[in-house]
Amino acid sequence: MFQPHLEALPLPELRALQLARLQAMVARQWEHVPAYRAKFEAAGLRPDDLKSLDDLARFPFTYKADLRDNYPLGLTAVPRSDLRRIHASSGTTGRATIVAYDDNDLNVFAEVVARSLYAGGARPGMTFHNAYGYGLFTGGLGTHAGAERLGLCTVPVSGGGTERQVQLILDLQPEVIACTPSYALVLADEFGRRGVGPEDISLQYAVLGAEPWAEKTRAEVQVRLGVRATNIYGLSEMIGPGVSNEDAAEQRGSYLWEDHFYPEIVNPDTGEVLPDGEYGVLVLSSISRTALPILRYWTGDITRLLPATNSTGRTMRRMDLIRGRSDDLIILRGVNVYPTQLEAVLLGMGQVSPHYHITLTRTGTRDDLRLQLETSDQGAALRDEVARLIKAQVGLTVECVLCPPGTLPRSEGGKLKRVTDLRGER
Ligand code: DLL
Repeated sequence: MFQPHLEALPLPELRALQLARLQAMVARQWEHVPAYRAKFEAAGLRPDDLKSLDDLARFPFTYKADLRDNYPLGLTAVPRSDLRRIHASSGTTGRATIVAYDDNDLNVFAEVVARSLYAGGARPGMTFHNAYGYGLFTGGLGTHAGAERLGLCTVPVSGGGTERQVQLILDLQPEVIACTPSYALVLADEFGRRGVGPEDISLQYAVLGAEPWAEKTRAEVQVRLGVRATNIYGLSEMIGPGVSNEDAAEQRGSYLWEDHFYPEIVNPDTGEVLPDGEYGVLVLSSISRTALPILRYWTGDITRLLPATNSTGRTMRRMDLIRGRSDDLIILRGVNVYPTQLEAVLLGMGQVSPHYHITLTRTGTRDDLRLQLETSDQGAALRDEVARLIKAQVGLTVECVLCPPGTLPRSEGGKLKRVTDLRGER
């Protein structure tokens, strides 16, 4: 539900609430989490050094490595018997990181997801097809609880089984779907194969996230499924999905639920806090969590904060679409490029499908990027045109390989791995 007393809180009140919650959180960490106390002591800081929001910049970041070093539950701030749920992050390398929730945290989780779905167009009484994976991944169960909080009739279909998903959508006629953007396109393909056009698909709103995507993908999903698509962002370390969501009518940046997650944008090299509007790494603090309070979490996600001026009356800041992760930034022969930039070129060409895969190789000292993409036109002219446009728009020389439709890896509902890096250690 849109809650003006929270989402449209006058800014001075919002800032005061954030400071009070941050101070209480740092005090809890000092008291109950030895690893945080050690970090603060090493920086010569005590909880009462946090007197203003500006003081936060003096406090240390938390990295994924901190969660790994304290695996599985070393950063929790409440007794084990208070925990009610465990999830794990879906990292592709190393040991999974475990995150934990108590009753308060599950309540916050349901609330921020309910707010997100509402912003994305869902209204009580609608039917909701939830195709995020259920299990240790936060996507399925987290979205589920928020949908029930909002009053949606929730179909917990989870990921995979595309034919069955399409059949269920045709049978149950949901108005709202949540899944990854790449999976929305897989579903669109299956509708297309069955000859079902957008006007015959009941869906009106798609709440898409868990992986980076570009505006062109939004346009494609909207046309092919006949929906308004919004961006939902989140990460296990903060809570899961529902840290922010776009407004369906506005579609310009995801509202960060700032009463629960305090955002900063920092310079990826120096850690210095940057002004709103500048791109950098998103750093978040989970200021109302009790079981797992995380201070200044280095998300690795590159975005910028947009000013509060907007068309919805909310006072909270928005974040732009994620440009990429600071760690999947491809640096090839000195050129920095995110996979989404290549995706934007492909989708801009119209005749190329959005299924692509990037492989990075090294021969001697030379790095190369091979871009495989699906198209029914297997002609050299198209291949050369893709390479030319990428050179012109992104500044990279790439080897383009055209593949027949349906041959590249598809999302099974989870995150799609777009890049294979075969260059080995640097
Ligand atoms: O992906 C939580 C989630 C579930 C978000 C469902 C949205 C929908 P993790 O598995 O911990 O949590 O992965 C978090 O995924 O740091 C980003 O790099 C990426 N990510 C999540 N949402 C978006 C998005 C979930 N909307 C990591 N755009 C984050 C771009 C996203 N990247």
